[in-house]
Amino acid sequence: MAGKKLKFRSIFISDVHLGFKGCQAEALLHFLHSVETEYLFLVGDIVDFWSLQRTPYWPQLHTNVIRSILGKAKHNTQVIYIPGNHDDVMREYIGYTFGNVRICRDYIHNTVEGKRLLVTHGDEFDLIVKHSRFLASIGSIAYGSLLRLNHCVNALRRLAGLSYWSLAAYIKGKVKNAVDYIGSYEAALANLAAEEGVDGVVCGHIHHAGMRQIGDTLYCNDGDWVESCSALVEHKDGKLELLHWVNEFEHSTVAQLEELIDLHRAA
Ligand SMILES: [Mn+2]
Repeated sequence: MAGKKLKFRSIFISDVHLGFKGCQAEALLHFLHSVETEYLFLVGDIVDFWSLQRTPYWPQLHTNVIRSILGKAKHNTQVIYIPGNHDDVMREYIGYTFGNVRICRDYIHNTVEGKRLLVTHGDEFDLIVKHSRFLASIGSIAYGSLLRLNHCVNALRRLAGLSYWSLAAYIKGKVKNAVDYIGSYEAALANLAAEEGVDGVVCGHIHHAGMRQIGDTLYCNDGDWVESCSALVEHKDGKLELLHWVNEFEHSTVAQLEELIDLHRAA
């Protein structure tokens, strides 16, 4: 997108899962082309090496996402890459900088308002992943089937003129265990931030975007680009906001987007 762009101080995205069929690379590219930012945080699971090991899959759009990120890194964006569990091979390179992309275990970001935010993927707090990689990979195969079903449901919804709807997100919201799980994950991350003496935490991993105060800690989860197409942004004045790119944003012009963001901020 040439010309006018949405300008932010920081953007946090995670759980992109490049190399996995469920990755919504087109929406992400549209987002990346629509924004300018001083800091871009890649908060883990950017490339899905687990899925690539099972099924080689790499369309051109996935290369384009990487090109777009490297293009920003080459110009005026500081790109910080915090590997997650699906791209844990990149954890071997913590401390290195490749093509202006810094690889860090985690990171403390200071917002313009002076808030200190701990940025981390968050998989250490997922007990299933921590204790059994085997169980977790069975889980991700089942998750793959659910996402394929989700694509069929949404193809039908498009034919019927309905907007995008996430089946996986719906099921997660309905299943009590999942709700309990999300709640305890959020509490664990907020606890970590409190222990570290920072004001908040930014994480991903559970594919469930959210921003809320837990005790004295601000919990932010930037969501994912498999189901919800969401990003956490820090505006130039330091205000934090969760953006959901699918539905209202995807096919809008930048002027319309600015209006929508103003509306969100007013609400
Ligand atoms: Mn993860």
